[in-house]
Amino acid sequence: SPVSIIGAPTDVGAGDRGGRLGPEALRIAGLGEALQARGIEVVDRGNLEGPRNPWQPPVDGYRHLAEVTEWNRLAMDAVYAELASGRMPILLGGDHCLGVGSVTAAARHCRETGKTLRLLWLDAHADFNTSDVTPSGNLHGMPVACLCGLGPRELTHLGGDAPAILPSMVRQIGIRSVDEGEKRLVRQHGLDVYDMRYIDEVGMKQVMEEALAGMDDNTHLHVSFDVDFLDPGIAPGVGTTVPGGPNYREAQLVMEMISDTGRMASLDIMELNPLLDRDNMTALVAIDLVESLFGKSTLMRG
Ligand code: DIR
Ligand code: MN
Ligand code: MN
Ligand code: MN
Repeated sequence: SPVSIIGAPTDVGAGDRGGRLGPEALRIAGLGEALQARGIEVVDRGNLEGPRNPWQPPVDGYRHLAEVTEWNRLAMDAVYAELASGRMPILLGGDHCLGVGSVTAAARHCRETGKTLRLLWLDAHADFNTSDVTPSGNLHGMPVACLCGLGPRELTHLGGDAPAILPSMVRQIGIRSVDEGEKRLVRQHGLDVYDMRYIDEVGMKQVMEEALAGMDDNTHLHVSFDVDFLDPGIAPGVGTTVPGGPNYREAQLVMEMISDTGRMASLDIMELNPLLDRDNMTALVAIDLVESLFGKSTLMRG
């Protein structure tokens, strides 16, 4: 289906500033052109305009909750509008707090169209913190918890009812940094986590076969791609690098196997921080991967 690019230039949910420049860096790296070259109809909706980053310490366990809520409301409305008109939204962060709005929109679209949601969370982190256990207060470490109904009411109920999704819809890939209190929550809520140890043991092919199993023609696959999923050696341009992530080939295989399902219906590209990058290399790697996500392969045409 036709694609709509939406920029969400904010870092209100992150622990460092610069993520607000992510959408421009991805555009400069050639995201729109790469999709067009694949024969995909692309419209760039430009950037959402939300509150500035006040750069304040956390209050009651959350930093910038009001600003994060407003940005997520904007993101939710924009993503929902594209889905409702039959288009595939690509939301460019910005930090990963925006996953709340994006996935809430996908969940609403699924409810209204009778689709089944599957959420693939590509990340070094589980993003399952709450105000009680967060080491930072940064809301980019909490979106999956918020979506599952744990967190501030403003975010858990962003779409009206809570929870927006069930833990059983989630598959997390590439995880290698989970905070102490967060570990208990992840286990308690039964998230399906494919961590780096498991990827090392069975290989990325089997991991993706398991993570994508059980989908059918009625599945809406939402891919939320936190760029820190990737090994910092190939993707240094993120605020919270964690060593030991998927390498270039493993990441390509992830994207190719997602593409093969033909079920991806919405996508986030999150956490790119051009101020921490070198020569936009992380953005360029992200575009390479997006090309695979949209079907580019070595031998097959099209
Ligand atoms: C950490 C970092 N777990 C936190 N989270 C990040 O502050 O909650 N998520 N960077 O992507
Ligand atoms: Mn649809
Ligand atoms: Mn994340
Ligand atoms: Mn992350």
